[in-house]
Amino acid sequence: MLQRRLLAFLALFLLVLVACNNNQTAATEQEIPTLNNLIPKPVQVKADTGFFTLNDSTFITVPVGDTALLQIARYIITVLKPATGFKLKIDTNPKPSNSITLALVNDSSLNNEGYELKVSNSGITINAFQPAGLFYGVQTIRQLLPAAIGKDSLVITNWQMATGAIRDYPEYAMRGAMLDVARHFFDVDAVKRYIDFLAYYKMNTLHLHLSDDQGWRIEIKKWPRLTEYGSTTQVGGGQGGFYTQEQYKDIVTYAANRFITVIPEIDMPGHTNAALASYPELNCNEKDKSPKLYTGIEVGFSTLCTQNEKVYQFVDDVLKELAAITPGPYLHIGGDESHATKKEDYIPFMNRVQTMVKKQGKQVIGWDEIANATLQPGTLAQYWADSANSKNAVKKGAKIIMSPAARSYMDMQYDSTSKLGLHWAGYIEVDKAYSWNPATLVDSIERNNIVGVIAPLWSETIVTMNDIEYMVFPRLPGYAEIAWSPASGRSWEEYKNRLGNHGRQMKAKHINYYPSKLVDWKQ
Ligand code: TNX
Repeated sequence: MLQRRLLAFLALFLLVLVACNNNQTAATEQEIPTLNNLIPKPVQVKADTGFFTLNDSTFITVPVGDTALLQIARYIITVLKPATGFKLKIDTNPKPSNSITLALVNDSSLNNEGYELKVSNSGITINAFQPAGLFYGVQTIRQLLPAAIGKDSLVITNWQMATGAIRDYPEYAMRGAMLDVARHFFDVDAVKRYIDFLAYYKMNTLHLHLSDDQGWRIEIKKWPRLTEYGSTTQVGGGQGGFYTQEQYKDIVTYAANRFITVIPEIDMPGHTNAALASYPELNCNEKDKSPKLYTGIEVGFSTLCTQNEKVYQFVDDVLKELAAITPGPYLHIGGDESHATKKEDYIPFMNRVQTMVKKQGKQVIGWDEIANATLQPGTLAQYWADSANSKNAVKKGAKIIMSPAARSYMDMQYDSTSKLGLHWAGYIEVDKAYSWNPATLVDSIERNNIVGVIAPLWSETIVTMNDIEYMVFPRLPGYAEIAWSPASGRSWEEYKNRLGNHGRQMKAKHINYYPSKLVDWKQ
């Protein structure tokens, strides 16, 4: 009996030894980021000379009974745990020292997303007018800790932060990225990783391109063949895939917990081959014939039959189901590159579909071609290629989302040696991606016409998460800064140093970024 126990004890001891060896890096000295190295660059920074050290006894304090703040406190614990191993505790009593204090303050000049962060030798406070601001203050803390905080396994080090004060709020209300899950399908975990990237750079919008010629990616219960058949392939002929409504809701909730709104896009009347292949009655063809599923990368050849009442029933059903699982205010109806739709058919179609979106209590977003239609009050036009369309949209009272292909398409190649991506809108090196101002890019589209910036990643050539990372990084941090930080304080010459230092953060998170030669990367 005793022998057995001794053996069990020995086995356990050995196991612990092995585990320690595997997981723990030896104690290392880590570079402590300064307050002047943040991306996006804060509005106001006062750096100080001291240090705060985070440790296992640091408390997070929140006011009694505030569930939103409690959730942010829990989020802090989740993001700091893997690298530090700390099991930080939450308390509702203020602490004299060694705490991260979250509080809402009655300072509306911070706007709904701004925050004030103070780091002193004895602790951290984040104040905000709304919870979103506290969340962004937390992102700032993550960047102020040594880069190793981004690792997913234990690192033994001094978790020090430089002291100082930051007052910060965004320039634009909408800041985000698009992911095309139609040309190639990406599973829920990939989308969540993408969401985490956005959150880290204080972005608040995920635009999901859910349908295109090559695949239909969202379950619609009334029209089951859209996914049973229409989702079963992708560019190049792979197996494709789709999100069940439960999975989509899971994505939406994951995003919402990170203060990110999901904008679902169903592209129509063009870019609809997958739907047309699934349901013959959506086609104009006399005998209601469906085309085959499509796995190429041409655009502009498909159209819903705009003369056919069945099509409107279909669109209404789709928008209704989508609205029911989308808490955000927008439904995106595409409208781009409908070259196979006659203009006299396109306009009444887009007009009617807009009223269907309104009926669901949602605001319409369309690509810039939507300016050809009558625009409902509150409609947003997404500028991607045609400045005449976008100006027209402004004249019709719409606000603009800036997604200029030549600057913000993350599927554009960096240069002629890039293996992934396209280059129809030109090459977009990291400096070109960064060096533009949404408010001056297109004459007569001014600051007050613009709601924000969304950088799209189309996925004709993008197959894996590694591919996504290579195209998105390091351009995404720049788009986040363009949307968050005042243009007056931005320059490539200054930014490229911060981006170089940021190499450490990307490396710690195992991000497969493009190591542009224009930047001096710190490892
Ligand atoms: C244009 S941008 C498209 C997409 C393609 C993309 C490739 C837009 C509204 N339409 O269908 O995927 O170019 O860069």
